[in-house]
Amino acid sequence: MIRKALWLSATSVFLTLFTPAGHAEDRVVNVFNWSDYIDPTIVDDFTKKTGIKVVYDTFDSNEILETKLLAGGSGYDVVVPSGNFLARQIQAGVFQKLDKSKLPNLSNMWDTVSQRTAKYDPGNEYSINYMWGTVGIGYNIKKVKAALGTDKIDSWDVFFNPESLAKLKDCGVYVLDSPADIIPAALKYVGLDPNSTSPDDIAKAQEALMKVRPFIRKFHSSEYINALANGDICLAVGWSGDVFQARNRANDAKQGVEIGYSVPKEGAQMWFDQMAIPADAPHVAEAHEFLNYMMTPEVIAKSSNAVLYANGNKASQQFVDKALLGDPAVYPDDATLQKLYTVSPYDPKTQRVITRTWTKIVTGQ
Ligand code: N2P
Repeated sequence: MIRKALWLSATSVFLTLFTPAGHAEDRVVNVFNWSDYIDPTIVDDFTKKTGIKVVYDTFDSNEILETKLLAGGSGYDVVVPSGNFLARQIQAGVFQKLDKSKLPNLSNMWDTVSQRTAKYDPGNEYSINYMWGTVGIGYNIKKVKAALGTDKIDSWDVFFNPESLAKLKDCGVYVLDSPADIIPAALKYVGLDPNSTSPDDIAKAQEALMKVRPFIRKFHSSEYINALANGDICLAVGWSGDVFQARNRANDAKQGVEIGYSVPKEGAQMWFDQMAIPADAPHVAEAHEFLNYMMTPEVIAKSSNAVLYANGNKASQQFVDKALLGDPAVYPDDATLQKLYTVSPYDPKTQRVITRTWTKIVTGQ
């Protein structure tokens, strides 16, 4: 024992003496966020300003994030689950309460959004809104026109009506690999409550999805951006800003691909992605500095301008591009808001039904 202690202290002396100056002091924050969800210069600017190094990893599924969080010891300091997942993760003890004294920029946040996110995180004690958006239909305007004779999609019928989707099969259809986004859309389409936990209702959603399953090329939650932009597919059920990013990439590529986005008239899901600090985060002080930085109006506006999602920061709006702020598909007006619904977290029993159902849909069996 004593020998070991001596050895250890000798090692620390060695490390103290021979580590390059300042290295042992390096401050780090490990961030785990969605893919295609930040202007990368923001991360560099944060490091320049604070000296805190950012290790930035990405995911494209709440389930992937949740698995890591529930296992514990993820090493992440800041993570960004959607509200419905955050709510049950808070219950599971996965997060620590924010130290609001370290977050003066909270005063920039937008009541309209905070009130909605409080549904998932009462009092917003554990989380801060990063971005929010909708689940809708992204499409290649010319290819849809050629296949269906219309260049304006305004209804889920284009996707859920098998006769319609069959016509789009060859030009390519992608769907989010995200049961909590797609099953509520199917429930809504068949006239049921998108929040229903009834196994019979979920079976009806499954039935609706199985009817169009033969015409879906792929379930994936991030590849559709480039697939739409390149003209490899003609329709994707996806997230608003991702489709707008596809539109911009297509415009930049100048190959004649034009992309549209529809918030269907039957209704679409509105979701909120929330920044939070895991209970076992190794760098809690740095995490708070990062969160506070992200609430700087110019910073979060820069992110919205790059990823084309609305954010929950009121003070940022003067720095958000006018076209984005004025686009009702991004910052919904009252008429659009009327069409949007939110979803609640699944309880464990319903989650099992959802997971089983989703496997059947994706595998087509
Ligand atoms: C980022 C998509 C995040 C939206 N590419 C899903 N919550």
